[in-house]
Amino acid sequence: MGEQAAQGIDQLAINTIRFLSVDMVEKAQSGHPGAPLGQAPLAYLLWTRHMRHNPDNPDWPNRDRFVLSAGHASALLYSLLHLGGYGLPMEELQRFRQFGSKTPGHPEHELTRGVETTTGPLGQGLGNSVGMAMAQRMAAAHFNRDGFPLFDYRIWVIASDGDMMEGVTSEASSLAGHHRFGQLKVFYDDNDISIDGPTSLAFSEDVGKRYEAYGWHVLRVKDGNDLEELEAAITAAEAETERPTLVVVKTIIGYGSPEKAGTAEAHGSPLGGEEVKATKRALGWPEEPTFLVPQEALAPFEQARERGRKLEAEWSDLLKRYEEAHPEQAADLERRLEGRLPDGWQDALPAFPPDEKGMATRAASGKVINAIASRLPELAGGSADLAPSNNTLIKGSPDFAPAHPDGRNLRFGVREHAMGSTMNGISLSRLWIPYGGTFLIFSDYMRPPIRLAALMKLQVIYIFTHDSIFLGEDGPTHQPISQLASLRSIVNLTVLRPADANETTEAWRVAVEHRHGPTALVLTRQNLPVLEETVRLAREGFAHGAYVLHDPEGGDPEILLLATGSEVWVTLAAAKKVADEGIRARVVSMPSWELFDRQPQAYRNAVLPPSVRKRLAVEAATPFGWHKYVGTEGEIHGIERFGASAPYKDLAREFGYTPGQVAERVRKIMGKG
Ligand SMILES: Cc1ncc(C[n+]2csc(CCOP(=O)(O)OP(=O)(O)O)c2C)c(N)n1
Repeated sequence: MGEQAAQGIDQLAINTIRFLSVDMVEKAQSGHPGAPLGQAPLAYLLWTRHMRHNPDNPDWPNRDRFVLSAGHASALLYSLLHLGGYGLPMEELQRFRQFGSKTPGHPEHELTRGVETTTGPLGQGLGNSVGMAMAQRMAAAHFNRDGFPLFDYRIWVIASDGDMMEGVTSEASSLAGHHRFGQLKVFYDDNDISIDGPTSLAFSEDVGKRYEAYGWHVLRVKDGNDLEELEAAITAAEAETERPTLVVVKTIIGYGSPEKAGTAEAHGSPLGGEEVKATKRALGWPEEPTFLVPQEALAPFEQARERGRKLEAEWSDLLKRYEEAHPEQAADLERRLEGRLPDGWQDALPAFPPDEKGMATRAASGKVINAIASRLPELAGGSADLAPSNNTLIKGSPDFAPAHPDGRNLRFGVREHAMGSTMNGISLSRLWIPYGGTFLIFSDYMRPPIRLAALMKLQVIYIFTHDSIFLGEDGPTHQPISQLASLRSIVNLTVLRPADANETTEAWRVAVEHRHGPTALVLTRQNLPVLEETVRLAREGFAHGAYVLHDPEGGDPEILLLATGSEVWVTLAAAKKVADEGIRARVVSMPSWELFDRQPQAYRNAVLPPSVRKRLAVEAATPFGWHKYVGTEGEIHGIERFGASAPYKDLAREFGYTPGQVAERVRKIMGKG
């Protein structure tokens, strides 16, 4: 093929991407045409010439990842998936943004083949991509051997102005620069336009310089329609393996639209019938039919697909030879890819004898991590600069660092948001189970990625310590009141608040076994007694989310006391106090609403008999949500104010969480106060 003809095909293919996207938005009368029009040349070159991917198998473990961080440009991605051979049929493009389609408003991982991560909340995709780079390096360190580069995939990202403005991007990019993630290649669609108008309304820094300061390799493309210039930048990005690369690409939003190019009007609404026609005319495209895919435009995609098949076949050969040369590692890899945990990993879970002095559940969690770490090589995690407080360190393992890519201790720095977002990227590899710790109060700082982990059903484990006012002297700025309720309100997130060390062991068992969704462990700073009851009952009871920890003697219970975490021993002591006065109270330890809600009705009724209407829930947090379990006649011993700075034993007294005060409340409910 002559160069001119090839160029002709490139333009044809690029315009095919453009107008499929435009027609999708127009048909749906909803969506974002501007970014696809501007980004199409870049995306085309990446997808057809550079990315090592095989559309026949989007699960190929060493495929290059593509992340459209600017998720609102989803029409672009759907066009690429359609043309690229990912099995996204034309009918789906024509059902863009409709109920039940594979082409929702923003790309959703697992719903649509080839979508690597769910994007749309700006900044998250870029954060995920840093986690993908982290997972790649960890996988390379763990599995690659001389002559066996099993994991050397790259991560290609398109990010927009909005991505660059969001704080999570700064956190994650700073982390990526620090770690020198050379496999990460980000293209910044620098079109100077966002929703409100020109970005200059609110954004004037030199993004390239910012990234240079982060330690990135920064390139600039003056004209995002100039294929040669783009090609040179992509090639240079490919050649750089020591640092992450940012390519600042100047593009024109809504390129080709006579009236709307370069304006915010092109961003998020259909161009309009007449303007679509004018745009097609301007770029030499037929007005009709819509959703036009000229046969010749498919050729570059078909060639890329052929190359991808070959690349994967070569990789499979490599894997076969690896299986012979390194059978143990190969078996470990195969197990992880199949989503299986190591046999017998649970045998390492520790049991704790009853102990009145006890230990903080955060300390118990640290012991569990260290007990299971050697049996569970895929476990890797850290904390947002609170490792000694969150007890997240795996003893004996180095810190993950450029010189120690095998380190399982991840130092996220004081970057909760990026920690959440990168953990999602790590989890997407399916090779690692990431965990990350911070104080429960700062779960607010990472709520967006928690929600996305839940939406994507990713296994991520959060270690939230200092879980109540009983963290003490740090005071109300650090004392969570509403965070438990707010985490419980996130669909698909399993929240576990263990009552003591043995329940903490069980919490970890649940968290590790829960492969399709995130789990939050909510743990204390202060010591809690190790209860004799949990020694006997937690193993069986905990996984049900709620279980009877104590039943009264001398007849059926007349009141149900529901408690979680640090309030369980207090409630138990209160129940024992009032027993002497003839009040028959059942104590239910309720570490997880979500697990309990999944139990059959018969189990739920057995634990919370509907006939017992006198109920009291005891939790040092907002009462919000507890009515579901205590009913309209029940009461909640909660906190409806911010906390206070004081030693925790004083706070227990001031806020009414001593056994005597809880007993008093029980007496009142029973009319014996
Ligand atoms: C966290 C978050 N905040 C707000 C939005 C809504 N939103 C979607 S796109 C966008 C900005 C658009 O500007 P840009 O990123 O430059 O995209 P372009 O206009 O180039 O398509 C905003 C604010 C979002 N998707 N995510």
